[in-house]
Amino acid sequence: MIITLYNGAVSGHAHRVRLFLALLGLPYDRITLDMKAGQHKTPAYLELSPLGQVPTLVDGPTVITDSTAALVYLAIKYGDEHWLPRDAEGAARVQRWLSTASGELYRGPVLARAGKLFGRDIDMARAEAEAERLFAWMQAELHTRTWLAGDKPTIADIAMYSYMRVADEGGLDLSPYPDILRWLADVEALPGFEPMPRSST
Ligand SMILES: N[C@@H](CCC(=O)N[C@@H](CS)C(=O)NCC(=O)O)C(=O)O
Repeated sequence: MIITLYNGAVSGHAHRVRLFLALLGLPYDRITLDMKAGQHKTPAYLELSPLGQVPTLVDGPTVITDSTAALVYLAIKYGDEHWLPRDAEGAARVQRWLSTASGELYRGPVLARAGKLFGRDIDMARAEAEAERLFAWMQAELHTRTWLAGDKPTIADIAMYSYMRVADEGGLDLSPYPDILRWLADVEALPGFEPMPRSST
């Protein structure tokens, strides 16, 4: 069964899923929607994704319309257990970061980038403060261990990577956080790694 991924060219949410598909070595069809032209709001696409968002993952009869949900699905269906531990504490550690990817990461670096790159009406001071709080916490966590949720890479690292890599596109500086920079390089060294596109590429 061939997997299809609907994605957007500079969407970090979509990149998360492409990155994981690449790390798993799974073949798939990639459909890139022209979001500036509103292709994510057409009636046909809204039937797949009621909120009109990317990414959407389609695997046979299964349709998944959220990036972190897609990571969970792919990890359980196709991945080794280290990507999503099944023990209670290990699974909770991963979920902590999936929530962060949809929460603090979104309210900080994602919105700061949307304000700078796409001219969205964002409260930049608030996004910057949220990002700094997140970066300080990540730095402290990554100072004590290699990966976000333990001693092996998990989908927590995949969910957090894409927008952290392009934090500078939101005017945010990661240079005061050496362990975050080390961790970004560790993700990039994983076999099969696929880079997050920059806005100019
Ligand atoms: N919770 C969703 C959020 C996805 C999301 O916000 N995607 C953006 C592109 S980066 C989008 O499609 N925005 C259009 C919209 O919300 O109308 C996920 O994690 O996949």
